[in-house]
Order: sequence, then C-alpha cells, then structure tokens
Amino acid sequence: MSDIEQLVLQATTEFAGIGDAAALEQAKARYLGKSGSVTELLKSLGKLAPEERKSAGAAINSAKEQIEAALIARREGIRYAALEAQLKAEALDITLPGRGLSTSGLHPVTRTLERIEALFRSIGFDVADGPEIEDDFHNFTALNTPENHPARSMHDTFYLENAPGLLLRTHTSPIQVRYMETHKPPIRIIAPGRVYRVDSDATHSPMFHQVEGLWIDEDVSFADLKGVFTDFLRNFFEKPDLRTRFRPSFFPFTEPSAEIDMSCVFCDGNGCRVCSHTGWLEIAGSGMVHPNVLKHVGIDSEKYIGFAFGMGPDRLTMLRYGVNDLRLFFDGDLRFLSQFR
Ligand code: 2NM
Repeated sequence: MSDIEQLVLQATTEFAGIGDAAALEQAKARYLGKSGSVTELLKSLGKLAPEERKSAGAAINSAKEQIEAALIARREGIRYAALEAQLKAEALDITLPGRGLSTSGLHPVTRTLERIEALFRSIGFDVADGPEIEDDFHNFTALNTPENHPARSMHDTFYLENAPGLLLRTHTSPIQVRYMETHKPPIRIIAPGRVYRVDSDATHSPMFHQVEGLWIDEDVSFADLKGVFTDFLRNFFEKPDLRTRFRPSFFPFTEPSAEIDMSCVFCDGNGCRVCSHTGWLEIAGSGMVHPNVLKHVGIDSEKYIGFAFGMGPDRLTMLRYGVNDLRLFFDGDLRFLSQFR
C-alpha cells in the first residue's frame, strides 16, 4: 500500500470512530486544514520532478476527495444519530390500550322472560305485544276499573304531561285487551313487558316487568287455571314436587279472583328466612275474566269464559338465581350483570 493509500485508510478509519461533531472537525483539520497531512502533501508537489508531478497530483487529489467524502458521510451520520436520539427522547406515546374482547350475555330478567315464553309456547300459547304508552280505556276502563279506583290516581300512575288521557301502562293487561279486540276465541296468549308505577324502594322499582296470561274459550275452568299455572311453576323452577295454593282475593278484572302461593323453593315448604318461616311464597294474581271485560272487547260473555293471571318475572328471577335486591337488575352494574354470562 502506498503512503497516500495509507493516509486515506487512516483518515476514514479515524472518522468512522468519532461520534462527536466537534471532535470530527478537529480530525478534519489534521488532514485537510492549512497544515493538515493532505495539504502538506500538495505543497510537496513543487519539490517533485515535473514529469512526476502530474500523476502524484492526481493521486493526492483523489485521496483528498476520498477523505472529504468520508468526512461528509460521517457528518451526516453524526447528525442523523443526534436526530434519532432527540426523537427518542421527545417521543410522546399517543396510543391507547385496545378495547379488548369481552363476552356479552343476556340480562337475567331477559333470560327469565325467554324461559317463560318457551314454556307457554310449548303448551300452545302465543306471545303478544303492545304499546308502553297507553290510553285510559285500554289500561283501566276496559279492565272494569272504576273512575274512582286508587290505581287511577296520579300517586300511582305516570300520566303524560302534554297528552291528556295517555299514561305509562301500569300492567300488561292492555296488551290482552287489544288482542281480544282483534281476535276471536279460542284465545291463548301470554303478554310479557315493561310496566310503570309511581313506586320506588328496596322492593319496588318505578319500571318493572310483568307477564300476564289469558285463556278464553267455551269451557275454560278455574281447574284449568290451577293445572296450567302449577305445571308452569314446576317446569320453571325444575321442581316436580312444587305445590301451589289459591287464596281468595279481589281484582276489578276477574271474578272470582285468587292470589297464587307456591311452596318455598329454598326450603321446599319447611320454613326459612326467604318465606318468613311460612313455607309459602306469593307468586301471582289470577282469576276468571270478569264478564264486563269481555263485554268491553266485544266477546259474548254468555258463550265464552276464561282465566287470566299476572306475575312478576323480576321476582321470579330473584328467586331462581337467589338475588336479594330488585334494584340490582336495573342499576346496570357490570360487576353484578356479568355473573349471568
Ligand atoms: C292479574 C291478576 C288477575 C289479568 C286479567 C286480564 C284480562 F285482560 F284478561 F282482563 N289480564 N290480566 C289479570 C288477572 C292480571 O295480575 C296480577
């Protein structure tokens, strides 16, 4: 290797090892500065014989160019490394954690409603629906509820402020009224849905659910009511030995009327805290549809008769899953709801 090639190798190797801009400029001065090695070589050309000057000059210029190129490349390298370091130091994390995938599930009350619907469909009942904003006729008058009945007061019923005669239905019976207005017997339906009453404490929510049932035909009896409802409860709670009892009661829309109790599903009727040591749980209201109701919907009350019942699927859900506070169903707290996935 010639001295010039040696010099080029030395310069490029030295440059490559420098990581600091000031140090690089000092190294540059040693090769390309006023008294740098390359400058000294160029000055020495004058001492050479004229015939040698041309080739030696070309070799030195070539070496100078190579060293300058290495210098420029290294400057770029240092500048780029400094920029990289700055970007890294000033970097902002503009990302957010992903939302992730979670499993969804049906609300426990929805599961109960679907279970009730499936059981009644299996014995030939249809599932009917209707509006949550009702009129006075379908919610009260058609159901034989007198003008002065307390349920009609503003203390018990939500009336719409700017729509006289309209209210939030207080039961799902108006669904059945509408169904009877538009269908001829035999009628076999259940009417599930949301209902609203002015009531709010540990055991009452202003919105809750109801499922009512209705069977109208030429010879439907109270015995049919007892059989259908007892069978339903035994299937719903998966307790073949569950017992029911029917206590005389009063509703404007049924005559006779009865409260339905079932043997406690926690102690099988032996008495426990859930049933207040009685062995029984109140579970539904029921009765034979009042002839006045049939008259209001244009069904011949001399020819047709039937039973109706009404129950609270929210309470059924509490009993089935062992939940002790009704409000948990309507708070929307996932810590509670996700236990039903
Ligand atoms: C209940 C209790 C007893 C009932 C009556 C009717 C209708 F529309 F046929 F007259 N629907 N639901 C009824 C009867 C509801 O809920 C405690």
